[in-house]
Amino acid sequence: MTRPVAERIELIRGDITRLDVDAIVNAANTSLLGGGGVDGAIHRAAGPELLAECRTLGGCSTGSAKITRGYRLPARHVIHAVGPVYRDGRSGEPELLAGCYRTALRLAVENGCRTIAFPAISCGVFGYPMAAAARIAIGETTDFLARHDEIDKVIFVLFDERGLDTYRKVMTELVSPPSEQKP
Ligand code: AR6
Repeated sequence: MTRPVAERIELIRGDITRLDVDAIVNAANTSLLGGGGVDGAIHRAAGPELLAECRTLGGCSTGSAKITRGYRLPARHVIHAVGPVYRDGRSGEPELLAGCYRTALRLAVENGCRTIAFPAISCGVFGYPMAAAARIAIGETTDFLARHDEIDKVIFVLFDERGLDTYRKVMTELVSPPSEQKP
């Protein structure tokens, strides 16, 4: 029997490039040709073959994702997702960010990936507020996991303690609400 969704989601603090999972997700830009932040770290760790494969992909639209091999990374694949630049939260950003999570999870299933790790897409250079982004990340993931038992584990990797704390609070809100709520 499939394990409950809450047990298939893990939150950790760390460097996503170190994870030995089937796929790590990159917070890329539409060129797919590298950049700073987690994108730079992934390209450095994967080696030049990753950029060479990315060059063949013809970029990627915002809110979507494309998959490559992982090369020198412990992860077998990299799913390059392009999050929105945050403006005011009313310019289509929530739907575009949700699209990144949905597309990445769909690509994972299509490529036989059972374990997948996400960074906080759009929460660095692109300026998305962490709590709002975490609600989308965890909300989309729980919906997807409820419908897809092909995925064993989704790991959200936060770079600092504050990010981890925000994700923990959102997990409690959305996935495992306290069971002893008084009326
Ligand atoms: N492991 C896990 N998380 C990380 C790591 C890491 N090694 N490094 C940074 N983070 P960002 P974005 C966190 O800026 O906002 C690039 O130039 C970081 O603390 O990497 O989607 C791309 O090419 C933050 O919480 O991605 C694009 O042009 C989160 O990852 C643009 O930045 C995302 O921060 C994308 O901006």
